[in-house]
Amino acid sequence: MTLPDPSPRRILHLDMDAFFASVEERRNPALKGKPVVIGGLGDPSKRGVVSTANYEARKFGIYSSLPLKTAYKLCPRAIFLPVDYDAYAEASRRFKSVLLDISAIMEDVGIDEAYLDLSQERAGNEEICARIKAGIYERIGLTCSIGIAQNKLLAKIASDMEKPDGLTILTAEDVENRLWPMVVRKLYGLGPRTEETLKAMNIVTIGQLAALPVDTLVKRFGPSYGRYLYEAARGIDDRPLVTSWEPKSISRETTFQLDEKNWQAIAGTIAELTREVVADLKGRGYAARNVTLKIRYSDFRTLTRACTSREALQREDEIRRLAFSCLKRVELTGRKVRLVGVRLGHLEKIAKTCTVV
Ligand code: TTP
Ligand code: MG
Repeated sequence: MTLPDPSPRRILHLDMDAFFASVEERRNPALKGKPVVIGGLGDPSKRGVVSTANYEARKFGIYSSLPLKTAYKLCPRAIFLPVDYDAYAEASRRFKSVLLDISAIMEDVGIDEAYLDLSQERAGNEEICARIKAGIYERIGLTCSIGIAQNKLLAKIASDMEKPDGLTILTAEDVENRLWPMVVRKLYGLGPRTEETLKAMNIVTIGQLAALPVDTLVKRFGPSYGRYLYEAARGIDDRPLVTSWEPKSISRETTFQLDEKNWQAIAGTIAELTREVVADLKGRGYAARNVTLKIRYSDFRTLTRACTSREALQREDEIRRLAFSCLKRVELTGRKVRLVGVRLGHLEKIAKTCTVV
């Protein structure tokens, strides 16, 4: 099978292995070989979910987003640690600086992953990967998994194929042999609802999806997503790397240890979240015109209230005032609150920030 790509690109995707847990193991080698779970306050008797678990803990069925209490039941002898975001952000900056030494065309996807465009590089795949892995190991002592292919879709799938410390190169010929046997969920942008719909059509693997005519997919999923699925199943993806990233919103939320009905405590938490979110806003050099408050009641019913200002705001007191006027529009009597969140949207860049790498 050949792909209709006139100028094949060479895209690398890198994903750190068990990232938060590996940073913790690196600074405390006594953790090595033991099951380690990172999440919330690091106390499994308290509320919170697993951010990540090391490979040792995953053997017990522990994975990201599992409640900490369930993780404890699965492995009581695991070591539970709180999330130390600052330490992981520092490690993240450092591994990305290794990538930027190789090529300036990098897309920063999240705290532990990035794409790199190697199309203009002369060195071979193995040589570049060896340089990246050695550089990251030297600077932060961690391992990562790398995928290389002709586009972002395949490179990301590839980096996940041989974790940990993997290197997988997918060529156009591999689409049939290696992509098609995989379940449809492996495709970027295909979530649980599409998976269910496809299952009802007896489509489980990417190969089965690729066998469907484009008209069938367009009729079922609409012209844009239908066509996307048709192409993705064939390993086609011409999305460019996004090298500068503008945030759409900045948010923080927190779950109370015990469901809360005291207005003072709820308002105090909203004020605290506002303080954090405004610090983040200022740090990134933005101002916001929209403030959204999120409230989840103890029965998990969730509502949002939003306020929009004519002018972009950056001052904490002004943003807090908007958050509180959202709170006034929330019914609290006789109800208990499980979670509150504050989100700043309609962002406008007002100052230049520089990233230290
Ligand atoms: P992942 O790359 O999904 O996971 P990982 O790096 O821990 O493990 P893997 O070797 O399979 O790549 O996510 C990167 C980090 O993001 C992870 O260490 C913790 C954080 N994270 C959360 O906080 N919550 C989540 O639900 C997920 C999936 C990740
Ligand atoms: Mg990872």
